[in-house]
Amino acid sequence: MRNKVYCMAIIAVSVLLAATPALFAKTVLKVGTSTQPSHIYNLAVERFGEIVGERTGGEVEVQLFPAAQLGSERDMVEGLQLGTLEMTLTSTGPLGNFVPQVKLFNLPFLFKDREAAYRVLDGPIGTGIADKFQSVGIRSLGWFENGFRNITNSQVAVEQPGDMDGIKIRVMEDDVFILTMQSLGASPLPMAFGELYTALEQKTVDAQENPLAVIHSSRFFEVQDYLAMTGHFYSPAMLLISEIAWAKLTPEQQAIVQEAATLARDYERELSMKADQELEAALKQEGMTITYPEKEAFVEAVAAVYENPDVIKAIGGGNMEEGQQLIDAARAAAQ
Ligand code: EAX
Repeated sequence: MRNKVYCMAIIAVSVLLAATPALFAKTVLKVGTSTQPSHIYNLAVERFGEIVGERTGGEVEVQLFPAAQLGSERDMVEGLQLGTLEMTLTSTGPLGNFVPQVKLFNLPFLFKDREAAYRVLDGPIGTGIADKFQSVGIRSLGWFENGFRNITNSQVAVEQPGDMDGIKIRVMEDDVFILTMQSLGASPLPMAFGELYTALEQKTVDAQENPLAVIHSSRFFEVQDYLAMTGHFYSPAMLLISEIAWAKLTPEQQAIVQEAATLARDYERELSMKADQELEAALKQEGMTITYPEKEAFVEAVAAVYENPDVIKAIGGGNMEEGQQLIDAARAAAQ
């Protein structure tokens, strides 16, 4: 009798164990970023991971790989298409290669403040562009924030566009950024972010431009003496997931991942705003000389970018008229 009970207990345990892998099979979502661990992207991905872990009861695990460990932003987006990487939080730097309409948000001085940016990004224009990623094997989980970009350099305290004459400046790899810097008189050099610190250190370039949160977390103040608060680009970021990874999630998990992304987005936007409020003082403390150029002269200098037929056409996905409509609609909605 006792033996029989033991026997049954053993069978019951074996059946349970056999079922366990299916029950507790973990789905891992690797998320790659280009920035240093303390940067707001990574704090937001950590928050995203906590929420996903909690709400799926540990079934879905988010793993963060910062500092371009998994490659450049462009490499990571390609990885999403191939299914070799599940997720990335990236600037729009490389995204125009996948969905050309994204270039709209690379235009200089498009948004006067964050509210205008959120209105357009979270509204029909931004959502429409984000949805286009599905046709290239990628799904957007929302517009995050990199922030308003400012120029640092090792040569001169920039007060007006003329001060940029001949300055070699690293830009993200998109024509709109190149044209913008050319119109300011600078000599732009497109380069992946991961190579930037060394390029500044070795003086391959004199200058770069990024939001304060990036300048601080990447310690560019060690190799750049001057910071000009130009705010010339509002740089959005996107949290992207491979359609291959998305399809492996259950509908419940998909809903949780989307909710967590939205919460992490709001958290990250707050961190970004705080960074702008606090980091000027921190960068001054690190020895940077900060200037506050009159924006008008910069806005005028870059106006030609908005008239450039190649830019307009690219924003329209190869269609000039659609590009112009998109630009006009974004500018109207940003008012
Ligand atoms: O996405 O490439 C850049 O300058 C970006 O601002 C940075 O990698 C964060």
